[in-house]
Amino acid sequence: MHLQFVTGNEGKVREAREYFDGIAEIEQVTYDYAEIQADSIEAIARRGAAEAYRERGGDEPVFVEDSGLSIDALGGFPGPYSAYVEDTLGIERVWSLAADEENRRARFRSVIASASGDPADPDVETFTGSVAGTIVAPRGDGGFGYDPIFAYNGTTMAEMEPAEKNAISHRGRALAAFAEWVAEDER
Ligand code: ITT
Repeated sequence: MHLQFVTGNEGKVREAREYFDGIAEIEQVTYDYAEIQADSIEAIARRGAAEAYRERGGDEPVFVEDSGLSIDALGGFPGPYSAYVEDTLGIERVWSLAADEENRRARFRSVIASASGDPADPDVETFTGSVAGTIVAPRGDGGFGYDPIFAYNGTTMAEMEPAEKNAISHRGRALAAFAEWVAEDER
């Protein structure tokens, strides 16, 4: 089986390949779909998948993944703006914002949106996953993005092996739901 993953983020692709190892081949497609400004990553992913599918001609299904980190004490910041905040402030500055707070709880969310069918009016399915953890001072050099400042049971995601991260992460959970749907569809 062959799946097209529309993303510019190599870290996401590595994790999807690790997850689908032996199940499906993941091809990275770097079409830069417009990310609408919205409060929900689900809305961003749905629109992105439909647009990317149309632009690619609608021959083969495509999927996108939108994710973000929400820090409880900061009203859910950076949430849908996680990529922008990573690029502008950087994760050290995000850590220092959280360091001032007593409550350091945070959550990663992931939404996968898969588009297929009629390109003029695509069928879009979404699959979600989330993981709760704590914001800590940066540790570890694996993973990507906010992984060094996000700890799960005392270990940062940057200190985990890829398979270990996939077993508990927001993206791993969304990929699991997506893989189950793909397998059902194949039958
Ligand atoms: P695409 O939109 O091209 O897929 P992107 O990196 O812009 O790639 P998003 O818009 O979904 O992706 O933004 C996600 C942000 O959340 C970005 O800053 C990531 O580094 C961060 N992020 C997502 N999943 C993460 C994970 O598993 N570990 C650490 N940071 C993560």
